[in-house]
Amino acid sequence: MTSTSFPRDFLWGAATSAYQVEGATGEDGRGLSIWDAFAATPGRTHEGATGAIAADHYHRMRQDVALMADLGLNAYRFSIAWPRVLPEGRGQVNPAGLDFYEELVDALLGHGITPVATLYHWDLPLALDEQGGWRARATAEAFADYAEIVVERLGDRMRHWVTVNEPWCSAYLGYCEGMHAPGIRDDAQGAVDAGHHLLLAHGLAAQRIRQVGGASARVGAALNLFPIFAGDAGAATVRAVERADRFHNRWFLDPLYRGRYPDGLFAELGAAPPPICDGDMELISAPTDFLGINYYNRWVVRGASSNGHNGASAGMGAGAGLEYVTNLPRAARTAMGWEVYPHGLTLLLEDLTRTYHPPALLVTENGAAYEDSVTGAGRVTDSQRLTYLREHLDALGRAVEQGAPVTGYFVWSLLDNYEWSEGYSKRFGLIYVEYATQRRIVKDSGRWYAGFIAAQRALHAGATPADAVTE
Ligand code: IFM
Repeated sequence: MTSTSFPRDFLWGAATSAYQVEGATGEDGRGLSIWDAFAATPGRTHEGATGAIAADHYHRMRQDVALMADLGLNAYRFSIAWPRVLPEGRGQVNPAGLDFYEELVDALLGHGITPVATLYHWDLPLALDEQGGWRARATAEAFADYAEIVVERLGDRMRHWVTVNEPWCSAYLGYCEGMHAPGIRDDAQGAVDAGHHLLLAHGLAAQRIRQVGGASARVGAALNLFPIFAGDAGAATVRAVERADRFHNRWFLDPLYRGRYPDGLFAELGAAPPPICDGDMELISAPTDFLGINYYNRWVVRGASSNGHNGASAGMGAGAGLEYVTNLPRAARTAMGWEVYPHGLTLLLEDLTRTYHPPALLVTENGAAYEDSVTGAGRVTDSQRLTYLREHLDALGRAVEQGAPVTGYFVWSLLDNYEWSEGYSKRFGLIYVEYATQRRIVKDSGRWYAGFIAAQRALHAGATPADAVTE
């Protein structure tokens, strides 16, 4: 491990999001979100699971912050539930909602943990969905007002703001594939329009955050990004690689960093360009302080006309000309079915640095679901996750050595939690949650990560690596 390559003030954290951990969805004035409605619709989530209780973090917040401190985290990425702050999405503020996040931030600061708040992690107020959701431009404007309200309250004590999390998922999975709220299927135009309004929401909110939060505010969006590999050497595959890159990466990266959408994207999605007003692209591409990267896996693709039928279709509409190769020999997979490919993190960070020159990169999510269980001795011996983290941290170190300006890394997730349409069937946590009792058990991977962080600290404090053994 190239431990010395990480800067002294590097953020070592873990991440969660509001709907996935908080529970208490009907308490203290919180309004409904699109996920409350989606999860309550029969057939939408695994075993009909909802986030109504989740990891009960709303009630156990102090205990959870104490656990973070025990692990030695110096940063925590959480999300703020828009419907807790503004139950109708705009208008009347719910003071109890803001109080909760203020208490959380103060608890973190009390333990020396840097708060990193995501303003939108998929829980759109249901009232706004009823007015068009992300397909409506007004939702982006409402988001900017909400951002301003939050930063007015918390901006005197924290400075890291992630505007939107994985807008690709909100747009595409929410409006075209239908596996995420609001669960609309086959509306490619809706997905394209939603994508634009999510980007606009980012741009408008970033502007407000700077106005209200002042010069010390640090703002960026978090994207789920994938290195794309060719499954064979055919000409159709070369085109498929470019197409997959546009679809998965450049749809959001190019507007943010180049002020334009990639040529061909909308036609490939089977849609017209979104309604872009004067000034939108300038707002969207205004400089940010960091790019958040959520990295889980790579995609290997090939042209649909290549031999064989062992890939999954791209889900990009008829005749997309793109197949995902899913039968890679010797590929290790997580419980999500995602290939474990640590080198992809190095490649992605290097490529982003070279291509888009972001001033800083934050790995806002990286982690793995595995089938965890508690031993008779009360331990969770999750050796696969431990190995996953070790290998990805090695990969991160290599990118930093090559000059990628990475300033922080957040494991997804701090706690086992509600994995959206997968319900509680997938466990990503460093900390096991026994849902029947809400007992928390730090997994072996959590202990290992704590040791890794302690070793980093010791190195910077001048100790020799021998004093700082991680395992
Ligand atoms: O749980 C999600 C998270 O909400 C967004 N990024 C991917 C994670 C794992 O699927």
